[in-house]
Amino acid sequence: MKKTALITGVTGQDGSYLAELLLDKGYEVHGLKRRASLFNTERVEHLYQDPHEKDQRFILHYGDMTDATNLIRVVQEVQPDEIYNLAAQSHVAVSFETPEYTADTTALGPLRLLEAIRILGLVDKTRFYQASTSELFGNSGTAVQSEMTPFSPRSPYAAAKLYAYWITVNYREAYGMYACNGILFNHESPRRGETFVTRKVTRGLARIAAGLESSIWLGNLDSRRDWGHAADFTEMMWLMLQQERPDDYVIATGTSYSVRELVEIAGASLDYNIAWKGEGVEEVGFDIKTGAELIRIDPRYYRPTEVDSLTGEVAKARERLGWTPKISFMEMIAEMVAADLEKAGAEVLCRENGYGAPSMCRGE
Ligand code: NDP
Ligand code: GDR
Repeated sequence: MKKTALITGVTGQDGSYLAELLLDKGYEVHGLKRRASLFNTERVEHLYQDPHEKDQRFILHYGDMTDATNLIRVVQEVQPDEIYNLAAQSHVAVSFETPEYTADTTALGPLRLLEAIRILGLVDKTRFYQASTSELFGNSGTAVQSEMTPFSPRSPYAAAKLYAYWITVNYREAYGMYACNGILFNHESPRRGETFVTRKVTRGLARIAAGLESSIWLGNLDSRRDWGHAADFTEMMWLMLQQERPDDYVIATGTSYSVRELVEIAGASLDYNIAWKGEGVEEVGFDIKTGAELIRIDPRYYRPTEVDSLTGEVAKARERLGWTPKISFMEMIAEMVAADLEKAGAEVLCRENGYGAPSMCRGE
């Protein structure tokens, strides 16, 4: 029998990869999209089906994680076998600017979905995946973090995700719901939002190489992250909901890099040989060959409280889910740089031919 899934956050990076995966597996996929004044479905445009076609398998519903009545109605209409709750105000730095909205969407949003399952009597039918995060660990004081590492959130985002984590565990224990937390470490792709650091670096360097910009402004170069590929990680979300019993799993690659190393690696794939001079806010990343100053520091990008270093310990997922990431960090960064170089090239072509307006030519 065909399974039905509901993905909140389907228009985001992970939502788009997960929708592709589930459609490939024969699912009927429903997604929640927000009303926006401009099109916001670019990442799933290739999956769009004309609503007049018969046998729709990819269906979008208007909704918002802050609107409980809407969520109940959508869950009632869809009657999903699986809900993947990926929607969130997902930017850590932005959560310091919008803490209450972040709590509403990122903490109370999952509660509203869990309640929808309960109110509608779907506890025995609907399996629930919560997009938890390595940000829960904060500065844990341990070299690696596993399911056993205590949580210590360091941002409004992480504090909201902490509530979401525990309310998911609570609904599993209190009502016997099949509900899982995927504690995912950072994962990236060419579809990553432009203001997360990997994409900011690959896009910025590609635009410098294309002659569109001269430098990038960054914050803390010393923080370390365990960066995997979104396509690999979304497969784990699905696997978590296919087990005999619900559980919580860390998903990571097990290797971390600093932001500084990320810049050097992305630079190398564009033939830049980036070295560093100066200290603190005066530090500059320059190309050894040309002397061009490509990276500068803007303290606006420092966070009031930083998570210094995250590296995942994935023994449990490896053993129980057969976890093996397929795409390495180097391959992923090369893929992201190539995609951003292509977009920058398209923009150059547009500008050269008199179509200079960024909205027409950004190629995004
Ligand atoms: P994105 O920021 O790319 O996508 C977030 C999605 O949530 C978008 O579809 C966005 O809609 C939607 N959204 C935001 N606010 C609301 C709201 N109020 N109501 C409905 N939808 C909303 O995130 P990712 O794809 O990278 O991440 C997916 C999930 O996984 C998030 O919950 C994130 O916190 C979590 N996570 C991500 C990790 C990562 O490294 N990528 C690691 C660990 C956890 P719109 O397109 O309209 O903005
Ligand atoms: P993160 O990702 O906060 O780990 O959250 P992000 O890419 O924003 O930051 C990673 C690290 O890079 C440092 N940094 C900068 N970050 C940004 N965005 N912009 C900069 O200019 C910059 N310079 C340095 C940051 O300080 C940080 O240490 C992501 C999100 O996807 C979350 O939703 C998810 O839960 C976690 O990953 C796991």
